[in-house]
Amino acid sequence: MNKILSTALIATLFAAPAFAGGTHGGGHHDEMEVGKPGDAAHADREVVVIMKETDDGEMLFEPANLSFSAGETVKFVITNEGELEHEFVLDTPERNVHHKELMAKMDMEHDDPNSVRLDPGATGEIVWTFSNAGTFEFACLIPGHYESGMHGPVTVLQGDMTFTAGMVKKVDPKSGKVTIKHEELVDLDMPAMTMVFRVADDAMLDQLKAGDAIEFVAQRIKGKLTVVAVK
Ligand SMILES: [Cu+2]
Repeated sequence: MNKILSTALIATLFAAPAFAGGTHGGGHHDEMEVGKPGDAAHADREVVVIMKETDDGEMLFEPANLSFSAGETVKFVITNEGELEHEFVLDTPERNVHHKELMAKMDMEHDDPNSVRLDPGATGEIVWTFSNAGTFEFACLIPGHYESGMHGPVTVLQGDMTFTAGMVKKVDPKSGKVTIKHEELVDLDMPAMTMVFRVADDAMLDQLKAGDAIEFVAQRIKGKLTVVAVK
């Protein structure tokens, strides 16, 4: 499974498609690396996303990171609770960077199935099927917003992942590690015990605190036990 995921990650890094071949320019390439528009009637789950600004000038998404299984269809219900216009775009980090640079040069408004732009107070929806495993990104590409904090990782795992129950014992943001007392980790062939894990993204640590009862997925990434998903 690790091998499959790594291959998918490498594919993500090297297969960044030419921008012109994407969903802009009037083409009908609905299938993107990050997936394709999904059918609301067959959504596997609904995820609520909030966009807002903070008093100290940050702009952010809640939650700060997302994880799904490959093949999952997700209905995103996105609300702009801020005082500025914001957008929610799903794509590869590489394409988001490129797109962001274009938006800095000209005023573009997206009307692609992988994005929604919302006025303050507005709520919108995207139904999306994550076809491929890999690391993707959700972001607001309005000039300055990405830099102010409006982006987060979307981790898409191979479909056979199993969530395991655990209790957070300690969170160490400095070393990027979390200690979890957990039930048997079936995928890793490991009995119930208390162990220290890395996290796939440091932002995951912000959502964990000692005493939390969680369900999580851990994988061996580059030989290190890493938490790749939490719910
Ligand atoms: Cu924004």
